[in-house]
Formats: sequence, structure tokens, C-alpha cells
Amino acid sequence: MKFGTKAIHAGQEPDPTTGAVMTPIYQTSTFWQASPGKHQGYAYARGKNPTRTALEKCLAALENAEHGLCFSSGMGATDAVIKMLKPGDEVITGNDLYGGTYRMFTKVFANYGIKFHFIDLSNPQNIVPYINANTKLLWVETPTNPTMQIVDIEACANISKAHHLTFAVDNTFASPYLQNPLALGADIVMHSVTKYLGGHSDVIMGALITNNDEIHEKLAFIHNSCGATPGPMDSFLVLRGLKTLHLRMKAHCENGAKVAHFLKNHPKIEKVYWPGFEEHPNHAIAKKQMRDFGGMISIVLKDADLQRTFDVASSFKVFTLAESLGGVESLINHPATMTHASIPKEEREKAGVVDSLLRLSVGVEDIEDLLEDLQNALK
Ligand code: P1T
Repeated sequence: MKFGTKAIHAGQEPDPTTGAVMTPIYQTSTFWQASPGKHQGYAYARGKNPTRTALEKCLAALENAEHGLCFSSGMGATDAVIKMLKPGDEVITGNDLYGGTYRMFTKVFANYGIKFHFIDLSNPQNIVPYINANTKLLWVETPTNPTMQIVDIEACANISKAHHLTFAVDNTFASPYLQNPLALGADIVMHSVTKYLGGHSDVIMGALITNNDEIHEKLAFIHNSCGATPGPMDSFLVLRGLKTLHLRMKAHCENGAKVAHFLKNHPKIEKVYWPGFEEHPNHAIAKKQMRDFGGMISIVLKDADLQRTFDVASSFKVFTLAESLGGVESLINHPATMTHASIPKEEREKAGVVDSLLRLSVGVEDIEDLLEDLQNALK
């Protein structure tokens, strides 16, 4: 089955009791047992709920994978991956990450004796000197949030295999429409489902997808034991959102390319981060591992102090100033004070997340309105 057909149908059969074509919202915490342990596959909804099962199957299908698990947020999903580790274990990851991921690694799990190395992954060979006998996990975001660095997934997978590391990719910015890390050798794909998969800025959810039975068993155990599981209503909303994922992503990519080219020639802009430009340092890798370049773009304003940056960010009429991304509506965000505020200034500036950087999530509105809004806000 092709991608769009799977987005609409995978994991979803007409309801066996009523024939309902859409998967019902099974709003129940528990399930009847004929005698102790004798149930119809569902016992207690933290462990399993039929609406969530349909969604997990659909998400796994979109990554061409065997197993999917949905979590109550993207952070909940990341948390479960790190909980596979033990005190003393080490993780290698990028130096440009979603601020919440950086915060969890440095402020939560560092206290449990797990060591994190934040390094420049634009050349995967940079990983090798950091590997030692304690290194267990390579955690990669690509494209990165917010500077749109591209990390070579296949090269990272080869290094991980050679050194017996588990390799996880946060595929949030690309979505499975643009990139399938498991096919390139990753062990785990993580998604903030909140973003493109949900697609309508009305749900917080995360997912972990894998083809490795052993990893899936470990993650499923943590999922049920620690309990960061989403409810059936949210699962239904994402199933509904997924039905247009392929249509939305096409439109995000088209609008994203037009906005990126418009901004590139704008006199008030110093720099545009978008992997579709030929001069992007890893454009060739982006072309190799992604089907298109997406709707996420970051810009650095020319000669702008914090006040000027705030003034620009607040003057949009169509783009909404808000955290998050990947919904049908265009959003603008100031990473330094919003999504990446928990990263110390010196750290974030090493990756280019300066005070004059703004991040755009280009939505699927009419392109003329988006370009006019940008033109007016950048005056
Ligand atoms: O918000 P949540 O569903 O918990 O997902 C966390 C997360 C994980 N990974 C990436 C790459 C992300 O961008 C996010 C969430 N990001 C934002 C809210 C943001 O505006 O960047």
C-alpha cells in the first residue's frame, strides 16, 4: 500500500460490533473479564485501548514498521527511551535539539547518573571520539530544531551498529511523509505527534516506532509501567488528522519552498536556514534521505536587537506567535525566549540560536497571504 492509502486506512477496520466505519472513541478505563484474565485482548486502558491500538498500527505502517507505541506527549516518548538506560550509561546527541529535550537530558536524567554529550553531528565522524564502553545510545534530531541542520542517518546507523549503540531518531520535523529513519538503519523513531502527525494544533502526543522486537518489549514495559499513555479522544483526533497527512505535507513543502526563496532575497534578513537551498551545508544529505524539504524555516534578522526581534515577531497577522509547529496554520516562534529558553545562552549560540533568530512553521494557507504578512512584518 502507498503512503496516502496507509494514512487513511492502516490499523482501521469497520467496528466489529456496529460496522462503524470510523474507529470509535473507546472512552473506557477498564474492560470486562469473563473470568480473571479471560478478556478480549484489553484489560485496563493504561496498557491498551482499542482507539489507541488503531493509531499505533497506523503510525507503525507509516514508518513501514512492526511496532508503534503512543505516549501522552513527545517528551513522554523520549523519557521512555532514556529509561531503557542505567546509571553510568552515556548518550551521544546533537548540539541543536528541541529545548525540552535538552532540559530533560540535563536537568532530569543527568541526576540519575546518565551522561550526555552534546556534539556537532553535521559530520557523523565527530561521534567516534566520544564512544566508550559506557556509550549506549545515539539520539539524533534531523532536521534539527531550530537551525535545520541535517544529520546523515545512514552514516550514524553504520557507526551505531559498529559500536553496538541503540540509535534513535527524532523524526518530528520531517514526519514519515518526508523521511523514514528505520529504513536507513535507525533502531527507534520518535515523533512529537503533536506536530505534523496531529496536524491541527489540538493534541499533545508522542510516539515510538521500531522494527526491533526486543526494543519494543522493553519500551512497552516502560510505557505500561510508567503510564505516560494518551487517552482515546486524543487518539481519535490524531487518527483523523493522519487522513490528510500526505495532502498537508505536500502543501507545507510547496509553501515552505516559496517562503524560503522569498526570505532569501529579503534585505532585512541576514540568514535563512532551510535544507532545500543548494548552499545548505548538508543539502546533498537532505536530498538523499528526505523526499522534500518541509515547511520549517528559521531566519536571522539583520542588525536586530532583542526589541526589534520582538517587534517583528509580534507584528504578524496571519502567522501566529506561539510555540509548536506542524499544524495547518502558520506559526512564528522566538526560540531564545520560548521553545529553547531552557538552554543556556552560550550553549544555544554555539548552534546559531541567537537572539535575532525566529522560527517559522509554514502552514497551508494561501501563499499570497503568507508572503504579504512576511513583507509587512519585516518592514
Ligand atoms: O511537545 P511534545 O509533544 O512533548 O514534543 C516534544 C518535542 C520533541 N521533539 C521535537 C523535535 C520537538 O520539536 C518537540 C516539541 N517542540 C515544540 C513544542 C516546539 O515548538 O519546538
